[in-house]
Amino acid sequence: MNQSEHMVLLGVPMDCGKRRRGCLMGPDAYRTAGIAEAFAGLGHSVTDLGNLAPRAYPQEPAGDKIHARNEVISWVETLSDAAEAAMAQGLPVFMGGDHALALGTVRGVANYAKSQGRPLYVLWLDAHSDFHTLDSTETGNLHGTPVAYVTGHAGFDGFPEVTAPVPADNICMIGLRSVDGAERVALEASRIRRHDMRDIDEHGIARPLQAFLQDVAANNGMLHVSLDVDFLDPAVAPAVGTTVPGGATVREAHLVCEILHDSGLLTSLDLVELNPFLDERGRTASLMVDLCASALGRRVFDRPTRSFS
Ligand code: 4U7
Ligand code: MN
Ligand code: MN
Ligand code: MN
Repeated sequence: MNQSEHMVLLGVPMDCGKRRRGCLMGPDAYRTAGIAEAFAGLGHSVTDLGNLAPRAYPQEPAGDKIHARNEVISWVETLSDAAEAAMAQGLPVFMGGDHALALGTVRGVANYAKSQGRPLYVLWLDAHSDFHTLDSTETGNLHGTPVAYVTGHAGFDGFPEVTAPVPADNICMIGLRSVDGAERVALEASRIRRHDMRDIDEHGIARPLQAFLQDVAANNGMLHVSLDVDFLDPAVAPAVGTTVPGGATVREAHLVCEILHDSGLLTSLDLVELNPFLDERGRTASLMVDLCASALGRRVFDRPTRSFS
């Protein structure tokens, strides 16, 4: 319990996964809110690798229905390599940036898990399922596609091949309340575990999470968590472009993070979709940092160790 980690912070000022701008300010907002100090205060060592940047990329084709396709492809290459390398150093925290960054981070983390002979599990905390392909997306915004990409769905021509696709069985989505028609059909045909807000209202948030973590532990899995700001209710987390009412409360989100810490299973973390341009006196950035602290061991009182295997 409370093992100390080496935290590796990577800034990902990616802003091209959708049209509304501002997520490029995310990494500096997390730094300003004290993310490194929060981890250090919990006894972890911290290295901030600074901000990543995409390599040069070809001009975007005129009239493409997909927004910033080439820029995203370039980011995916950069992020995938950076994620794989960071996994060997410690516990990477990808400070976004919009959710298109997960096309790269999850691809890289999955490659790393494969190299270790361990399965990768992904916990998707989000109002949205982000399960569109390039064919099904109606908005052309790639931040709505990472789950389809990393599970190896067809229709990502021009993107790096997904060399270690994440099995649908290893993915759990919690917080859903905005799922497009094509996503719903595809999700219902898949074995992805999905818990919408009604599920959470009826049964609480701890139970589905604990069931998932049991599985991760039983299979000696690595666990990547992708935390979209819009998982939270916009009343407490206004700094996001895609607000959807009826999201997780502050306590529900902390409980998720506290249980994650107790499990000792977390191996990498995305913080995505924070748009500081839309924030109110930094409250969303600060809440996200507080949630990170809970996930890395902040608590009021110690509890008896809980086993997840
Ligand atoms: B996020 C959407 F249409 N489904 O495809 C789309 F509702 O990373 C939203 O979860 C995607 O914030 C939201 O553009 C992506 C839309
Ligand atoms: Mn998302
Ligand atoms: Mn979302
Ligand atoms: Mn969004």
